[in-house]
Amino acid sequence: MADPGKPKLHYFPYSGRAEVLRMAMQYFELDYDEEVVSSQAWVSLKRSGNYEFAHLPMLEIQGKRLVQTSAILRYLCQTNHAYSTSTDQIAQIEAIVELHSDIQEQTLPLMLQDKLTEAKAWYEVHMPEQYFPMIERLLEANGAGQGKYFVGSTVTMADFVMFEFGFDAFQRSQMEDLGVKFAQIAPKFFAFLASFKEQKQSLKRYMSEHNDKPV
Ligand SMILES: N[C@@H](CCC(=O)N[C@@H](CS)C(=O)NCC(=O)O)C(=O)O
Repeated sequence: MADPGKPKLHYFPYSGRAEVLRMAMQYFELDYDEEVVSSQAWVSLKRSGNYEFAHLPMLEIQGKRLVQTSAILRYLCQTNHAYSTSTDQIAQIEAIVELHSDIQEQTLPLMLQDKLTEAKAWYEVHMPEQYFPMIERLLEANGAGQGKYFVGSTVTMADFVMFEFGFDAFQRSQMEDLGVKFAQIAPKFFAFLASFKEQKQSLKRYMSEHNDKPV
């Protein structure tokens, strides 16, 4: 029987927006269940009133039903010592989260519709010229992180969004041809991706088991 004390992640049967939450929970070694919602079941669930903004993902945790991906991730990070109390660091973490949203706004609709060729074309145009130079600069500028963290000297929410982004866009089996091409253009970012995965066995194991999960 399901343990009522365990967090339960409700989402569709693919990576999508929930993947960053799964990765964070793996990193934090949080034992959680998943409620996999089919698109047919969602038609009536959406109208049930049990999902605050009629969207998924939703995370049931400690008697709460959290919604909105960033808000859920922020909650997980704040409750697992992966945020910050410094206003300067919080501003930097949130700026990086927004930078990721700017990219995701363009690419997630393509990925969710399985338009991988179009998504790859978008990355080819925009990453080398526009975004990789920024990302490389962020890692370079955060000396305290030694290339392992985007903000400060310990893991934060910024690392989770950038790690999940890097995996989703350039390392999952359907996308790794792009990763091979981009590794030379953004060496600091690819070194960050490699070292982050190595930090936790639980995350590494999860990633190796879900490398070719539907996008
Ligand atoms: N801003 C929300 C957007 C959530 C969202 O658009 N979820 C999609 C799946 S990725 C969904 O629930 N689609 C079904 C629907 O809107 O009925 C978040 O980040 O959680």
